[in-house]
Amino acid sequence: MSRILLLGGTTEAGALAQALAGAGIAAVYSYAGAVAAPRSQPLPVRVGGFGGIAGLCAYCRAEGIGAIIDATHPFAAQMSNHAVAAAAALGLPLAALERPPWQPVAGDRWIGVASMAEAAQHLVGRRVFLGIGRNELAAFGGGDGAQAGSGPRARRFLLRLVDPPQSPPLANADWVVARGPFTLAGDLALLRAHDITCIVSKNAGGSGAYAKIEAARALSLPVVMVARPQIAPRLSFATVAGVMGWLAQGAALGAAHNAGQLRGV
Ligand code: 3Y8
Ligand code: NAP
Repeated sequence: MSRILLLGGTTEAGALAQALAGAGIAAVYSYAGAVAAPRSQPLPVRVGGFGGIAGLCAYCRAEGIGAIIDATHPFAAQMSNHAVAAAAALGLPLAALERPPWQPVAGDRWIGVASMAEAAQHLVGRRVFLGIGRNELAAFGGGDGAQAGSGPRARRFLLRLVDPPQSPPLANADWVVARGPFTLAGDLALLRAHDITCIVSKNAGGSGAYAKIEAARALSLPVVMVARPQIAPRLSFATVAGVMGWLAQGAALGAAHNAGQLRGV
């Protein structure tokens, strides 16, 4: 009996796991192993990388995977691109559960940039909240953009990390250890307590990381918004219902989808 491989790590992946378990569909939920204690799921869970595209193909063959659903974060581009390549190599149906990007609304002061490196060149003021986790801090570690260095004129950063760091992850930085989803009240208090003048955010979409965007709007703070990386073309749905409907049509039809003969919604 074939199983679904659900590439997870997001709020939406958790909702899809609930739907799959509720429908009695055999599936395995996959985490990268990026944090010490990932949230439990109502499906069997595997943790850790596969070992590149070849490792992912070998895993799918060994585990009798009949379809892949990519519900990873929109910035998990390498995993998503590996899933596209493995599905093509194995002729497996693949669909993504992808939340729409956030769009600015009245009162938002967004500065749109294409990368973290570009974000570092558009910081505003001396106290910057980097709401981007710990893995992309290099861009802020030095050079003019970050205005690193010591002294009263040096820019100061506030980080938010899922796990306590082993060593300071960035010069001139304070940090809080917290796991989302976050709240407007909590993020308003955080930004006020640290006299934040500017926020850097990935355009993650979804609800779990949006509180800081709403808080910035309420405080009329600029948000340096980093656009999503490019991902290879694949069938994509914006809702759990869309993915469940695709599965109900059967994996064979899913393969037709992947061949571009049918479009998801
Ligand atoms: C390991 C698994 C759920 C999923 C919850 C969502 C919401 C809360 C908001 C800020 C932004 C950030 C970060 C964030 C959010 C959700 C979601 C989301 C952003 C967990 C989780 C894993 C990760 C990995 C982690 C990254 C980091 C990014 C923190 C679980 C909690 C900044 C993304 O220390 C590390 O190595 C952390 C790495 C990738 C980005 C980075 O580069 O640091 N997420 N986050 C997944 C795995 O092992 O496969 O424990 O639930 C999941 C969630 N984090 O079911 O409730 O759906 O997006 N995660 C960003 O958006 O910029 C925080 O602070 O305002
Ligand atoms: P990434 O850069 O796209 O992937 C790097 C490598 O990590 C992949 O090649 C793969 O290793 C492994 N990997 C990633 N996601 C995996 C998964 N779900 N299951 C098994 N292996 C996985 O990924 P990332 O941006 O570091 O994200 C890691 C995890 O955190 C993902 O589950 C993602 O959904 C979650 N997350 C990321 C962000 C973010 O901001 N990037 C935000 C929230 C949650 P191999 O090559 O060895 O197979």
